[in-house]
Amino acid sequence: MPFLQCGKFQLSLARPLVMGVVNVTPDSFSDGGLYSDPGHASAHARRLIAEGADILDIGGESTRPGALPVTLDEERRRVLPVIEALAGCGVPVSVDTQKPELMREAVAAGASMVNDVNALAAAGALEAVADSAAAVCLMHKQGDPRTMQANPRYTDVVREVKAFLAQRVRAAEAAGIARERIVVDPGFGFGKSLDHNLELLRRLGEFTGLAGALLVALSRKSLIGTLTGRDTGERLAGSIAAALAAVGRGAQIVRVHDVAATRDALRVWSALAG
Ligand code: HH2
Repeated sequence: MPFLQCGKFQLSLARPLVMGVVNVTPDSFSDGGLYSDPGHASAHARRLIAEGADILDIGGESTRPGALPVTLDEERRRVLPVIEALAGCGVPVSVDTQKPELMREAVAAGASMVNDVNALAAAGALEAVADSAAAVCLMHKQGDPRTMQANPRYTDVVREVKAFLAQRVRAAEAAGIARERIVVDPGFGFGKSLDHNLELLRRLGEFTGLAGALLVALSRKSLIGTLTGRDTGERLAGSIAAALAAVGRGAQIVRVHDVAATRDALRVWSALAG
């Protein structure tokens, strides 16, 4: 039976896993400011566990289009108290960061996964994960958040994103990170037009088998807004449709803001999928 090794946790991939998002930021696109205080963020994380989250993803830097980078000190101040507060919470805690120093500190504070939208490309990032037992999520993006949605271009988006992820998986394995610790993610909305996103979702099945697991994050994203005409707070139905479309095409982990509703939808889907 396939599994994901996340520090001391071994997560079965026999059914789709739900990763609950906890943004400890003032400016995230969908929930910015709601949980920017570590106390509120930890309470929100515990609520997501009660709702059925299999993994928690704690982030201290928004990567929405137009977002500005934050300093290491500020990001540290935001996420480390939350990770410490969640020690022993019973589910693996992931840190959503691009900074190798913070990857190491988060793992020391109890994180068992690193979620890097920069696919461990920063100097020292591969080593930071290789020196730990943590799982890692390698994501594709084109450009950086400040400018990435200006004019994304591909000849064949699926082929290019896939080639990039395969190359990052090879780099991670060469650094000593075992395949069952590696997750890949096409990076919806990160330097992709609506057509690029739809093409990636339609052909998501081509990404299975690249690594230990396939993760997809579509929750509340702008493609849902474009397709439905809804603001970020009103994108639940669209996000659930997208999550089901993704697991139907082979996604094994869905990164979502609305855990309880997604879990319910997946229960029904799983019963039918056998
Ligand atoms: N998207 C966001 C953040 N982290 N990680 C992965 N692996 N894949 C994604 O698509 C992804 C991600 C952006 O969403 P959110 O965290 O809700 O917003 P913000 O970046 O504004 O905090």
